[in-house]
Amino acid sequence: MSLAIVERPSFNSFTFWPMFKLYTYAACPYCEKVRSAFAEMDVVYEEVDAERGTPGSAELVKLGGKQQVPFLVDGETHMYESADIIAYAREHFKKN
Ligand SMILES: N[C@@H](CCC(=O)N[C@@H](CS)C(=O)NCC(=O)O)C(=O)O
Repeated sequence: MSLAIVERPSFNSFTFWPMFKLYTYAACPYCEKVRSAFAEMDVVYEEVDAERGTPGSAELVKLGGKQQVPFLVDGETHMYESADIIAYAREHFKKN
């Protein structure tokens, strides 16, 4: 796992666990767009499989209200829409 120097650490310093959670389907072009952007920015994140019928799917609908991916959770911030998720990450993970 690669680490980047960022404005805000991508790990919770108490648990050393990535703070971004990204709900996805394996074969989802919008999810792939977010994965690529996150890789380019060296964002460390936890990916949750939210394919229909999975526990991740139930979690996704509970948190966001609808079965749509990609879906980002960053603490209290919950977000659908790949473009918004990428813009949010760019804002919070600028490299020095
Ligand atoms: N405009 C959205 C489109 C997302 C989207 O259409 N995701 C599809 C999967 S690729 C989805 O979740 N569809 C609802 C479903 O599978 O029930 C974005 O850019 O994130």
